[in-house]
Amino acid sequence: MNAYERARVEYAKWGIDTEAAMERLARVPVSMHCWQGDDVVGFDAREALSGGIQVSGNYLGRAHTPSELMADIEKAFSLIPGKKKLNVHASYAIIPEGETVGRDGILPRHFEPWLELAKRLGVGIDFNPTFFSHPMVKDNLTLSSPDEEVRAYWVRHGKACLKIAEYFATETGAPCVINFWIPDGYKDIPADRLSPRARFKKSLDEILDTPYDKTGVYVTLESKVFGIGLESYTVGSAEFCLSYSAQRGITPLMDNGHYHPTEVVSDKISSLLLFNEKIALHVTRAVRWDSDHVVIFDDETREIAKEIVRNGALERVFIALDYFDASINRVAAWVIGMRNMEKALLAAMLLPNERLAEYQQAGDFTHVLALTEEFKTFPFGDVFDEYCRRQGAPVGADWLREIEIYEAEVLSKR
Ligand code: RNT
Ligand code: ZN
Repeated sequence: MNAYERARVEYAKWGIDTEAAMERLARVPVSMHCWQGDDVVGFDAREALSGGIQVSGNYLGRAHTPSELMADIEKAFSLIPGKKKLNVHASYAIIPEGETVGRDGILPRHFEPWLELAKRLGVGIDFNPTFFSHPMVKDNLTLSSPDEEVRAYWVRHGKACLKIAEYFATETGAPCVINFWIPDGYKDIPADRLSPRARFKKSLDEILDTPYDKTGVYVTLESKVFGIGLESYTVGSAEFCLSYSAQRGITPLMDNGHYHPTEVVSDKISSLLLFNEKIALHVTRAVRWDSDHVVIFDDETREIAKEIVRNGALERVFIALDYFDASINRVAAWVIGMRNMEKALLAAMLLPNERLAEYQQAGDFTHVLALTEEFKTFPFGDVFDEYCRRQGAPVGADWLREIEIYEAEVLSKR
């Protein structure tokens, strides 16, 4: 018996079907964010990153062009098991030389190369309007700006992006999740907290009043607690975004870097599942603050995965990653985070979830704790290795060798 066979038997003793788990996992899409590959720079404005988010590090090999970024994404995809999606920001529009178009005028054709890439990779695309790193962001404000010219500009951007999301959904045949996040906020204590939020609400209403294909396009709204330089007030707070999503019938998005440090998204998922048909996540790793470190196989990532699996919500939760680390090989950063998300989902499927819930129901927390701890050292890694093998992805740390070669042959020559 090989290691996987032994693991299969071990799990089977607890009524856990490793084969079914692997098959199930292979159908769960995880959306990989294009912006890890170029430090969130994009192609359209080439402005310094703004919006209260920050990338640190200067590792060699940052992608500077669409073809470089796409090559890096393809490399990363080849090293990640499971079903993937591409997550693209509007700032990654590919505008032909000589053509000038603002963010309020972007069209589906500016994203045709992204569609071609997605088709080649056989994946769907998710999309994001980009309300940052742009000269029309004035005083850190976009959709909540009191300057009507600024606000209207960004409303037009939102509408243009809905059309692009529709194009992606139609052309790929996969649903397109379009996520709205604005950086709007204030460094210091505002005198009026209501008006900016009222303007944000009005702007979103104007954008969403545009008819769009609600079967192919899922609009999500991401909340936040603070940004760098915007510490005192965030227009799109948790309460705003949850309430707006509920009232408007769109999907709330939780980024696990966007809460106070002792709050955890894993505990919020079940509540949102009770009141929303779908929910969306940005899985990230916050180290002391919203630092956007690479996702690791840590307790919170695992707990998030458990909540999705245990609540039977694999089809109701849009899972996307969101982090940006320029201090390590950027392609490796993608691979590490994506493999860890896959691992966390598989690990959650390989727990005696029903049995644990029964113990809880019966008030037997001794068994809940004891079994949870025992399962931490079950031969989970052997199943993950087998999953990688079957998915045609490198097993164990073998993928790292490929990164070394890619770094030597491609990235170091940029
Ligand atoms: C910022 C939000 C947002 C961005 C991306 C680039 O705090 O998390 O999701 O990271 O849109
Ligand atoms: Zn996010």
